Amino acid sequence: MAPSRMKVFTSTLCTTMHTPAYEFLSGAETHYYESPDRRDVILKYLESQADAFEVTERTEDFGAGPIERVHKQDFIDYLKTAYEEWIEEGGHPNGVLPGTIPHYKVARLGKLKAANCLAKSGEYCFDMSAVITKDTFKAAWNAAQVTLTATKDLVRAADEFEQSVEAGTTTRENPPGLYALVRPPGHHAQSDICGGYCYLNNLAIAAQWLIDQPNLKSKADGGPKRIAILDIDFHHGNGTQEIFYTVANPLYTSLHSVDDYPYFTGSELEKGEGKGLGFNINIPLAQATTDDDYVETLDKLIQDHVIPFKPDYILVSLGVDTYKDDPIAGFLVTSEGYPRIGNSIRKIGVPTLFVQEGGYCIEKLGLNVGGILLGFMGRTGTPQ
Ligand code: Q9C
Ligand code: ZN
Repeated sequence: MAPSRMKVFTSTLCTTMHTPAYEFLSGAETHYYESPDRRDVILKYLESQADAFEVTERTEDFGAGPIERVHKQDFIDYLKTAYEEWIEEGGHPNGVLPGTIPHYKVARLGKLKAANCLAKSGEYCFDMSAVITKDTFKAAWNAAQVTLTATKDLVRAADEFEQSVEAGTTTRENPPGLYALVRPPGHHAQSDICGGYCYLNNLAIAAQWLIDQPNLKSKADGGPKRIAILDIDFHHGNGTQEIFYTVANPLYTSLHSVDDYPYFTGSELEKGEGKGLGFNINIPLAQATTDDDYVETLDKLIQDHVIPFKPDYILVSLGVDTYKDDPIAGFLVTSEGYPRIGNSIRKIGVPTLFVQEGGYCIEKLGLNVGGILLGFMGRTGTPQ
């Protein structure tokens, strides 16, 4: 049987429309690292491996419903109208950039009511990396729709997989994988605050949509489908953590750098609350973490937490800013490490959707993302 190709979902509607002019890194003005070239180089690499990947621009419109399940209405309305209001109030055409953020030592929260866009820009954003340009909202909206389109196809692929396993034409060791090549990314976006290059939390929207489908039942307990999130971006996914902090499904797990951005979340002591207690697993890793340490920790996380959860689907926040030459990060993962990471995820044996998050070393971005996906598909050998 010819090995099947992995489906890649993408759209220029989300990937090219959002182009902030600059950002600040340690006080210096630089180009915007989360740029449209990221999508171009990933796509170019995947298209060069045509026997392994099948790219589709087909995107379904799921409307506002799935987005409103995760994000608060006032925040969605803000993102939609912010640029226009900003310009009306005399803001710079480069886009909305907060100047005053309601720091907890200053703000009398509750009494605060943001009266104009200058104030709202701080109320709804936690750092200076999430500039809102003219088409940012459209891009973020379309990124969520592309991710949902891929998620619907994950359901189809998983059903097909079950039938093939029963028919004996495949085994559990070959789970289907799909990839949503989207930007802007999502995992720093909380229910009502953007930041960290993120506006709408694509992966969280997908997870909630799966849980909400009334006809999709968990194999383990007959309830809603069980979703395990593996966040392998270098940075902690504070947004996904916050959105699901008080629920037992999905399970959120993250490997990320200690003492790095976003600085004020990501401790192993953050374990979830209420019904969610025990379903938020943070594993901070030292700066300069290597391939061997990373893969060993990932395998242990999978054995101790992901497999016992009995997930029906895995959603991966796929960041490759763990790469040794990433310009804004500090791990030492190499291009040989990524297929090993993909292979560790494959061994869980569960249908998996990869959703693009960070990764800023443009020269190796395609190779590194492709390495994870090829490793997941069980394709061995050093990717070129
Ligand atoms: N010294 C994602 O990877 N600035 N977001 C960090 C580091 C913002 C990262 C400064 C980084 C956001 C999706
Ligand atoms: Zn990141």
